[in-house]
Amino acid sequence: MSVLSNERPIGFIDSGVGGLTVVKEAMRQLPNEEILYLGDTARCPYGPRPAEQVIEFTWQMTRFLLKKNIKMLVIACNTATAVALEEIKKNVDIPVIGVIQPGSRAALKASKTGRVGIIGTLGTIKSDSYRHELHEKAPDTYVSSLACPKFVPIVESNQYNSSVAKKVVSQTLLPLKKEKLDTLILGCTHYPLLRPVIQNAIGQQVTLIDSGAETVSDVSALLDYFNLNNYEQTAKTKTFYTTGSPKMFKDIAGEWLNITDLNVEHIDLGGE
Ligand code: I24
Ligand code: DGL
Repeated sequence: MSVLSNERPIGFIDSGVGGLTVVKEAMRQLPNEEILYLGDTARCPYGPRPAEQVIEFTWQMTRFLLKKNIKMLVIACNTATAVALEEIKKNVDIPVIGVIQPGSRAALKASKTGRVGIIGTLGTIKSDSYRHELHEKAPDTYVSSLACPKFVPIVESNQYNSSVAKKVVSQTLLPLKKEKLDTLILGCTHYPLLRPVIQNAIGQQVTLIDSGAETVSDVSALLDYFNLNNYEQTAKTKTFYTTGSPKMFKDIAGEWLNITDLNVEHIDLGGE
């Protein structure tokens, strides 16, 4: 395989397994692309961590995948995108895409009233990255953002379908209900799993935007733009790296992606 060939993989990085919501969409939209995924499960969640630390961890993941000769990097984690995207984009020489720009653009396209909400982790909301992105493109947008630190633990404890989820989600979203939003951005990898519960709590009149799914549409457009598509129609390998337990990663990813024989490797990122 030549160094510049279009057959090189696309790299995906995330704080853990949540970015698999983006990978699932990538496998659907871009079946001929080879995928490398790195989930920093050992240090997940990133949501409550200080920005400096998330930037450092994101750089470690980026360096690891750059050594694997990826042709494009997708920062599939909202928290990492919020604090590290600009810096990483400036310093690497392959196209880098995060989840915030595509999600924001999709929200502006969908909104009729210009009243847009964002929910995400503490780190994502604190960074105000979504607000900046929305206002850069459409300064008159009314933006209301809310951190939902209880949502990731609900998904990770397998309760995303439960009555606890319904109660916590409707209570948490109460302040947003008063805002008369017509569009709400799911600004976290885990929230698509809570989508029915969130939709029910916020009301059917609100359009939910899945940032991850929007991102894959942008990845596809970027591959076209840079002439980087892989047109070789053969079964593509997917390799998954985790800083945590490969068995646990394999169980979750296997179930989520419907793949029985997943290629999962443990790696260490720390002292690089
Ligand atoms: N979903 C997520 N994280 C988990 C989980 C889950 N456990 C059950 N389900 N655990 O994220 C995180 C901590 N683990 C990670 C692996 O290494 C050890 C520590 C959401 C996943 C989104 C793709 C529920 C669950 C599942 C399978 C598929 C989907 C899902 F078991 F939500
Ligand atoms: N992947 C993170 C995000 O999208 C959620 C999990 C975490 O806090 O690390 O913001």
